[in-house]
Amino acid sequence: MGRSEGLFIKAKELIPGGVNSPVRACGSVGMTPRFIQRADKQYIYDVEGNAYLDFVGSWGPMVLGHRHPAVMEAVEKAIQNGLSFGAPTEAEVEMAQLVCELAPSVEMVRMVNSGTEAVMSAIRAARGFTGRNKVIKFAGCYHGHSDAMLVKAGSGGLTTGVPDSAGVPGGCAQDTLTASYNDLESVEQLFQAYPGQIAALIVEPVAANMGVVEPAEGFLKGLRQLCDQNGTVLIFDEVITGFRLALGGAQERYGVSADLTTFGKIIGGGMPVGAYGGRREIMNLVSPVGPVYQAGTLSGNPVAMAAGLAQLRLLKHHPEVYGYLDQLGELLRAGLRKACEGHNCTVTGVGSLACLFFTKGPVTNYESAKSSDTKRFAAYYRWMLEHGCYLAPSQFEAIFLCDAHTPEDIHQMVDSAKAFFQQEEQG
Ligand code: KE4
Repeated sequence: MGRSEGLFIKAKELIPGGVNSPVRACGSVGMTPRFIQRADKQYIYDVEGNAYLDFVGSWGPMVLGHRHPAVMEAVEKAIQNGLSFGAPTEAEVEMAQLVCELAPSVEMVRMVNSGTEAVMSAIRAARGFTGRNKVIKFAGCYHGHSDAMLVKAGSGGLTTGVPDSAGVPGGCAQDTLTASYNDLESVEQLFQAYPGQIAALIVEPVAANMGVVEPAEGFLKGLRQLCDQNGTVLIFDEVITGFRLALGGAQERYGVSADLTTFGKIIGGGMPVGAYGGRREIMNLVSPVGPVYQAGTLSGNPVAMAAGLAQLRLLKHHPEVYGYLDQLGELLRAGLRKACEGHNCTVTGVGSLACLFFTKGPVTNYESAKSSDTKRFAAYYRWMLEHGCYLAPSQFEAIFLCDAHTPEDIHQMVDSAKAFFQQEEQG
């Protein structure tokens, strides 16, 4: 028995599913997860010392690769002063200043400790600002595990939501409405069905939790117009896309501004950081200034701020990273498209995000994403791992590229994928 197998047996006695976040359990790919010892640049190493090209990057934070010297140095310096004070620090002011500079629609920002917290807080602020209760989200988009976001569409498309998890009260779910991604009409119908009742519409500007699904031409602009027409707060959940698709995130890339934006992952440089921010008139309602309560013991933690600041400053002073990530992404998508040609697959993505769907496509929303053959994906996942490529263990996640990846790494991944399809064809 390998060390990962032994650790997993022990872990399952002590931690639900043996993991601290469900997707890590590799349930949908039918194998024991690799327990990871360390990571460096574009590589990740399991407890048996096996090296893999890392195409997960801790689910997005490691956009500059693991153990970037400037980030590590900033953390090592910060810990000399202590780990946490529970009091305001200069680093938090510097972080707020930098986020507001890099994300033009953000006039004020509050640090929290995860993307979930950022989303939960942004929705509360939008409800406090509008005095309304209902929220629109999109099927297939994931915004963390706060109750209001663990909701799926009720029986009819226009009905109120029903819980998508045990423990979520129906009373909470009823205020969450579900629309279909890239379908503006499904949004218009909800606004017509609930006039003056919708506090916020939250969307992943590029969906990356149903695999990667790009916004159709005019989709984001259409959401902006509908929210303006209805006095609804437009929330862009940029936990994945923020500081990844451009320095100004998806809002810069697609030229559509949100009223509130949520951040996570990259903003923390690998440490637990989330943030939400946007229009001053909304953020000024947040405690202690206004009546919308939100708090956190470790929010703005100085060590986490040091890691996040170091990473964001590197991205700000080296904007050429984005051109490089775009090139790597295009190289990967072109290579995968060639490798899977004739094998009933489709490849999607933008910038440093990509996805290989085991369905013919096109994949434009959750319905089409769900038509993927997850058994084929599981076989592909196991093959790629055996060939040194560490992917997200689910069809409905993204491939995350980072600045430490090289064209040779992309060729290695594409060649491994090509070999998978060849052996699959040979049965
Ligand atoms: P966290 O609470 O996990 O920091 O962020 C929640 C979240 C919010 N919004 C978006 C768009 C997200 O993608 C996420 C979390 N992403 C997943 C990966 N698909 C995290 C991986 C996991 O759950 O372990």
